[in-house]
Amino acid sequence: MNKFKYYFILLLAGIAMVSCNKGDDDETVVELRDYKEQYLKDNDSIIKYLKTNYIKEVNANYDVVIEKIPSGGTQASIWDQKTYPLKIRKVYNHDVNYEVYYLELRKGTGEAPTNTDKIYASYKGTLLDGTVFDTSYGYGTAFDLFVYTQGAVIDGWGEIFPQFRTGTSTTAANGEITYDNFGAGVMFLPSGLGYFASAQDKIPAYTPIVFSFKLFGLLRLDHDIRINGTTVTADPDGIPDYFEDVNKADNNNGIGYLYDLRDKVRYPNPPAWMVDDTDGDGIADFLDVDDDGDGYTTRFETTKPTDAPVTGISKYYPFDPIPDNPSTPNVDETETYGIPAFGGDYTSPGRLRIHVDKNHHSVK
Ligand SMILES: [Ca+2]
Ligand SMILES: [Ca+2]
Ligand SMILES: [Ca+2]
Ligand SMILES: [Ca+2]
Repeated sequence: MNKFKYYFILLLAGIAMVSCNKGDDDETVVELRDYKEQYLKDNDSIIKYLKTNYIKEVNANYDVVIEKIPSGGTQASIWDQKTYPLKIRKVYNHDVNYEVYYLELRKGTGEAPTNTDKIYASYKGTLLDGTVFDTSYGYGTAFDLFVYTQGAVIDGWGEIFPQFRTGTSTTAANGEITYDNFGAGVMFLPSGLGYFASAQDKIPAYTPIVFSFKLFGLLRLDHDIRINGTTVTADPDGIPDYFEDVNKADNNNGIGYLYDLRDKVRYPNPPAWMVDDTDGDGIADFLDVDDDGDGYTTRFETTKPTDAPVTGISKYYPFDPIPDNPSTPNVDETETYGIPAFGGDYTSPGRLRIHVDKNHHSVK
């Protein structure tokens, strides 16, 4: 009991300090708890929430209203209802094996982002008691999912958004864009995949959070880096991240996900499905300027030979064909050839990839 009291006083002192500091910074760290222990608590709270709340409404625009089942109410809980699939994604982070619940209101008909792409999405965030802590009021905003990017979103977003797809869009004469058929869902995140110890404006430390969201659009990114001693510089190789997701066929959990496993704090003992590393040097393909470790960079391997029978605007083979631009009638931008296959005829767009084929390491 004494121990508990002491702990409580410490916590109070911490909170007092936090209050004084408000305004100095967005984030304040109270006290570091164990990720695994916190996850067990959060998971209990989330499951209780799913069993005591129900989906009151999903309107035509895929706005969702979730409310607590009133006492004596007969509404089917989120857990029990069958209208929308309640799914689980397995996530490994900070040495915790998470099972993250999310509702699929609509999958979407377009493309799925990877957890390293940029997305255009709307969202509403609530606590388990229903308090809204933030919302974009249905409007889209751009977000970087890659957790190491300055200003990136929380880890949970990068884990759940790739399970959804963008939709279609039409642009009116006045420039207004209308989105339809987009992916829409709700994710129920344990604090370890949210803000954990960092209390936010309306989110106390160690609080599970709920986001409803719509995925309107995405931007493919290309993240390769050059490592020189302790200096790391961006050096994109022209192959977007989603084409460097090489474990596609092996395990469903790894499709659409790329991880920087040099980060031993987040990923001390990563399972095999998280690895996308052709040459096994510890640097994932999407970060590796020489994926196959043959000593020739992908940039070199995809450079067009000067005598190649190609036209176009780029010094490098495009991953997919580039069409002629009708607004420039005097220039032929057409690049029909993708990155050539080893021994290939340069006419198969983009498929076999010399950058992961260590037997092919020179431009012919
Ligand atoms: Ca790349
Ligand atoms: Ca992967
Ligand atoms: Ca590598
Ligand atoms: Ca290479």
